[in-house]
Amino acid sequence: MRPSPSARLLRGALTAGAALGLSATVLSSPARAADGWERCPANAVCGFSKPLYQGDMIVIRKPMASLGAWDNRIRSFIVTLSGYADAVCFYPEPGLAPEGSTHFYTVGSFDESAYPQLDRAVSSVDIGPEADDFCGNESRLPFLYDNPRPRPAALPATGAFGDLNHDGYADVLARNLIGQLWSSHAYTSPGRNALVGGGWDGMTKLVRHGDYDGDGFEDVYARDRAGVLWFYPGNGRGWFKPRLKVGAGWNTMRDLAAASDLTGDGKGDLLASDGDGVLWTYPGNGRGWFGARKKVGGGWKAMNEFVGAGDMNSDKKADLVARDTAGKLWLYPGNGRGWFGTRKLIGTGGWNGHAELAGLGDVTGDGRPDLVAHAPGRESHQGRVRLLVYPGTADGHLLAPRDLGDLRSTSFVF
Ligand SMILES: [Ca+2]
Ligand SMILES: [Ca+2]
Ligand SMILES: [Ca+2]
Ligand SMILES: [Ca+2]
Repeated sequence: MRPSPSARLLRGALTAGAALGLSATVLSSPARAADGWERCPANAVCGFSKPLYQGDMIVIRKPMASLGAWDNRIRSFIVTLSGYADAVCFYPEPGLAPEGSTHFYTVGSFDESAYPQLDRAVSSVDIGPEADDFCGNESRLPFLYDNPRPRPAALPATGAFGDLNHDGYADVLARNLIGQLWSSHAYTSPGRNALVGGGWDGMTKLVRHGDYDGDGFEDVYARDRAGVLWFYPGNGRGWFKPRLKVGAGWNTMRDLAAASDLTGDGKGDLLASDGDGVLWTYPGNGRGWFGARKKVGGGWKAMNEFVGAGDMNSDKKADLVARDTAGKLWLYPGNGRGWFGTRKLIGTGGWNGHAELAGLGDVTGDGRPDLVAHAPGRESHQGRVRLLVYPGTADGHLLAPRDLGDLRSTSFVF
């Protein structure tokens, strides 16, 4: 058992008193009424600008990837979180980069602790259950331990997607709990796990499927909480050029799927299902935004996941994979005119066990698009869950999955 917070607090208070006694003659002003650890409110981590809980105070209530004006300023701290969430992990680097991070439960003054290397050297802070479980490892990164296979050269557009850094291998994008977006590439790629940036937790939908503005590089669409849809043009190196506003009002859509060219003009399109279960095709104009939408049909409320998975049945027309609320997986073959032919059952059940499904194109190197699933049902190690790839067959079916990598259960993959 670790010492109770009260025992730790008492020890901290006694040490503080002793230190103040020794240095009383050099204090330039009387101690303020509110100083010491008592200032810290409940259910927080408080950092102080001086040892022994003195000086200015920062109140931290959620993981912070950067500390702003408090960067490299924390000299002591107290934790008033309760229950399982009572841990804090301090990082000497911003972005919760794991190197040198150290784990604490209740209280400490770095200048006199076993961790003087953190004294005025803390640049990001993780709190809560994940800090307890994952402090100091690379747990916030997606990790591909089975390399995607190189794709055949010159795949058609319906197959050549999911490759952000333009190296011929499928890539994974993952957003973690603190809003960081990571890209994960093949072993041979420079910057295998690269931080794209922070602030992506402001987005309520993230979708991608190849190139939408004609420069040959994969792009991303993101919808923010206000319902604005943004276009993030890829730079072909794994991250993005300045974003462009597509339009407002997209909050009426339950789900979005970028799905390549559905209408037959060679330009990538977007599918959107609204709150009434109507599915719409938004024809891409080849510059990143869309022309007048076309109604595909109603009755799509029974579907809780849409994936623009590419041409799954090898007829050179982009298709749609959808999962229904019963956990069945369906292939909707595109007809090249913006809607779909008779659907085919490709997964008989249990697909609701996967938090997310994603189309990254051909992962297995046979030129056929595959399906990637983030699978909380399948624990990996250290509480991480597996990322699986279901290889696609020529006639639109899926083979048994194999492990592609793993990541935190709280991460979103696309
Ligand atoms: Ca790639
Ligand atoms: Ca592009
Ligand atoms: Ca097809
Ligand atoms: Ca494949």
